Amino acid sequence: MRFVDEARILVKAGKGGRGCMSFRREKFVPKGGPDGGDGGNGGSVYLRADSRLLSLYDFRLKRVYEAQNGQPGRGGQCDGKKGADLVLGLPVGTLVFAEGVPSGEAAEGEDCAAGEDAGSGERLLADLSEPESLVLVARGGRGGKGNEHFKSSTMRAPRFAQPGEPGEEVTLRLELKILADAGLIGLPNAGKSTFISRVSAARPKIADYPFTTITPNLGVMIDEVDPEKRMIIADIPGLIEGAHAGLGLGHRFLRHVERTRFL
Ligand SMILES: Nc1nc2c(ncn2[C@@H]2O[C@H](COP(=O)(O)OP(=O)(O)OP(=O)(O)O)[C@@H](O)[C@H]2O)c(=O)[nH]1
Ligand SMILES: [Mg+2]
Repeated sequence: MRFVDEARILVKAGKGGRGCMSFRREKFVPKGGPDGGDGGNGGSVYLRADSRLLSLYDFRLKRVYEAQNGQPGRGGQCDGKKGADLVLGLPVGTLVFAEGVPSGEAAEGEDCAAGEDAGSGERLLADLSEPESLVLVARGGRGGKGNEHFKSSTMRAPRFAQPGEPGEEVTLRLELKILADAGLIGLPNAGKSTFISRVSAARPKIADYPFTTITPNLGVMIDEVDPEKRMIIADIPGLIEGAHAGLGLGHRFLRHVERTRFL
């Protein structure tokens, strides 16, 4: 059994800027013609696998992520600025599911492994198993064309411009599976949680009564010299004699440390 870290976020790509409706107005230039610029495209949202990140914790604090909108076009043939893309870093090993049907075809980027989960209406958008892999999850809306774009021999003064298109929005469910390297087992109150709190940044509840810990805790020990080197330690609830028969909290938590290299 692996530990699962999970979060649900909403990502919104930027709206395209609206195209401009404008005419050249200058002394001695009668009927100067249309000169409205195009709106800029909205920014897109990308996910990037970052090997320095270890948990999805931050995504529980902030849930909505938006890329910038494109700027509207202006007169004098000025096109609007493109909205900045948003790149979200996720821990390597994160599975990304899209909930519901994503608007448009955002899901068809190169790194996307298409998968179907008929039961829940979820779709696997990406498996960020390779460090630095980049996946497009919400495409920015196209900017609208300015009226200059619509001039022709038969329509010399187009009095309209296109609005910008909305950006794609998609709800993502992020799932990270962590396999601990070492497991801590011992009697209640033996100091297991105290140990993990000293060697890692984990801050489990510690108290001088048995069964303080009621769900497993994970701590990550990081090598100060080489942060890429790390060890994940699992702290599980204490075991007492007869746990196999249901005494104390039972022994079902042992499955969390079943596949660790050390106990
Ligand atoms: N004297 C002494 N006390 C310790 C030591 N380590 C932990 N304690 C104390 O022992 C008590 C229990 O510590 P925990 O870390 O909560 O023990 P635990 O094994 O996680 O306990 P459960 O979660 O209930 O199974 C706390 O009051 C700690 O302050 C130690 O090395 N020496
Ligand atoms: Mg404990």
